[in-house]
Amino acid sequence: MGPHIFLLFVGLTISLGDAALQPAPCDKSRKVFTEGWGVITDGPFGSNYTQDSHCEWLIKANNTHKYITLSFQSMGTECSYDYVFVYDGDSFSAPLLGSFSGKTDPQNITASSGSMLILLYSDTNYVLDGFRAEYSVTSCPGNCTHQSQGMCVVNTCVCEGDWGGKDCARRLCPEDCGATLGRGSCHLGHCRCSPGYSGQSCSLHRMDPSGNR
Ligand SMILES: [Ca+2]
Repeated sequence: MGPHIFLLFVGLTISLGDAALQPAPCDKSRKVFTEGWGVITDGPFGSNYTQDSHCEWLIKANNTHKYITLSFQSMGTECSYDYVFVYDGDSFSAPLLGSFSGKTDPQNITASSGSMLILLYSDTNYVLDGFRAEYSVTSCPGNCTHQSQGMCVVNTCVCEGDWGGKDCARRLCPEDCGATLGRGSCHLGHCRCSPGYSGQSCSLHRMDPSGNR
């Protein structure tokens, strides 16, 4: 085999390999996911979704006490015309967790019903490259933030230290309430601010206009 033929062969192998890894474009279909983790995307990376799309993805946990968290890696739809809708349930009558459009990655979204339904809707003109998101099924919301900030006990997070919230992702006393600067102190998971200071972490002072912009 001459060097040119060999190079051609290698090139072909690589492009075929890529094609095999790429998911097929969604086309008015519903895909059902029952694994504990997966990737949801409207189609191959770098290719646009189609006009007049209506694509559905249903994620089903193996019981209704589980949590499903969706984490976007990329997002690109025609702003205010093409949308990704996320529902906490297995139908469009379930509570809507969010509707997203444009080019900003949405924050993580968690469904608590044991199912999550995702819809990509596009109108009849102008398309972009769509979205890619990973989901994971956990016994507790957000896996108690990777289990480093809390423990999952019977589908409920028991938070550690001054972490709080359903998924232990929130600091109860952010910046320790500025205790070392005399701005405030932490009491039972809330900042108690010194006179003149206010805000969640007692970072605002009535004489300082910078926090009021
Ligand atoms: Ca469009």
